[in-house]
Amino acid sequence: MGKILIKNGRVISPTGVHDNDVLIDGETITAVGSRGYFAGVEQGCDKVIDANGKYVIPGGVDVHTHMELPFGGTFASDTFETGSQAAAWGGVTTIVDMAVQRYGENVFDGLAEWHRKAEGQCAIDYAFHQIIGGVDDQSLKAMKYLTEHEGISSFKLFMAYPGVFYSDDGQILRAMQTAAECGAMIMMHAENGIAIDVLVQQALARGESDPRFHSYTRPSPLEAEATHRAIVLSHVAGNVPLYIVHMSAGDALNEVAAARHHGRNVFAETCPQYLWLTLEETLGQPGFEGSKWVCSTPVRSRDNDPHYIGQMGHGHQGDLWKGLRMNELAVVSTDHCPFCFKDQKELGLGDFSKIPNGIGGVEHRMELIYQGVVAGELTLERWVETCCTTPARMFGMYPKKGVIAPGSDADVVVWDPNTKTKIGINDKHHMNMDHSAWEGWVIDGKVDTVLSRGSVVIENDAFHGRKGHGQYIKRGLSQYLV
Ligand code: DUC
Ligand code: ZN
Ligand code: ZN
Repeated sequence: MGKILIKNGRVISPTGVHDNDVLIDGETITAVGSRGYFAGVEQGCDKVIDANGKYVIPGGVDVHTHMELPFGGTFASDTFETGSQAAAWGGVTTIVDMAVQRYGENVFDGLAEWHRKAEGQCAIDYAFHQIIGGVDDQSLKAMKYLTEHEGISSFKLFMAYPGVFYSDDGQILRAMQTAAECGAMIMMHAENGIAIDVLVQQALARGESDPRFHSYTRPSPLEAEATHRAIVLSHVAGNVPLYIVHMSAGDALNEVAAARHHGRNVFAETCPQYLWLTLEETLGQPGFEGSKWVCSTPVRSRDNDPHYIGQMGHGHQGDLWKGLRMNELAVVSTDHCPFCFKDQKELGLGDFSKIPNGIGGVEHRMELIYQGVVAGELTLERWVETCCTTPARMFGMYPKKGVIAPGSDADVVVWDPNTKTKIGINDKHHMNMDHSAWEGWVIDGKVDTVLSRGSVVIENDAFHGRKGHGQYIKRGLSQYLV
């Protein structure tokens, strides 16, 4: 900490790329000036970072993680300590994790447990959404309290996982009405879980037990139908802000695009796995290998999805990249939910429906979406907008987070576009899991230096952060509404 000058870099914001220098004092950015503007104060600085030839971007904001999520008889394998460190290695300086209320539990107990897990553990700042797994009078009251007093202004509901997290349409409507009253956002896991469960039982009865059947039994029309239904319910509830999480399918995206065309407060995120991975290359691998990529919504087929022919012939992935360009998808998150292959994914040997759902990715989102810039899918500005700025605005953390501007937290990443990153368990890999969904990928660019509130967390390929540096952020209401 102290006074830091970042000079000679190219600062990227959603509105442009500028040759600017950045001055930091303590935990805060104090000034941004054209190149050389701070030469007079350089001597008095405690640290000078020469970012010549590099990009200077706001710290990444990953608004969808699941540290230690209880799922399928086990727990996501990253703690807040290991997961927040891995995030920092990936240029992320803020995570928003999903606190859990399961059916039958009290919301406040669930939230208290999440604070216990996270407090004093994080290397970077963190906030919470609240999963509401049981909509009733008590949890509805809690939603209001959390929004008004606890800095939790977004609530995730599930149209899937009957008997675990599932809410029926009536419960969803009631939760949406409550959110509309207090200005909160509803985040929706949009898959028709009732129909999916029938398809799963039918597949298992036919002896179809391999991991790839996880995707076949969750066809994209069931994501699109649930997305449509959530949009209709949010309309009936008074245009309550609705944010569809982990969107994987072009037909679901069409529903969001249509609602947005009508000026509705409907938003969506996608994740790197849906933009880059296909069923054929992942879940479809022989034997049980494919379990590494079991997540919900599922990784989808490249070109032979029997239910879907992509617009322009590009399949789901082409649609999702286009959606990111068009702001039909406003955010890229990870849905980071890691499980080890050994003993965790293996719980589903012989029955794909028992494989814990989730992919670990908090470390690689900034890298993988930058790869979209290199591939010509997105601009540099849009990379920063979808991974840093809009997530902060969407969930009430702007301009503290998500932007390089005077007064903002000094969460800054220096990004080296001139080198490559090799991802893999014996290469770049800091998440607490025994495999990588991106094993062997060599991609352009590299996280060079990471500052969290003015403290160096990553530099010279080493972790310099500290457990407990990360602070809990009380969020405000969404700043992204139409
Ligand atoms: N999807 C996952 O893949 N894991 C955790 C929960 C979810 O919705
Ligand atoms: Zn989900
Ligand atoms: Zn999730």
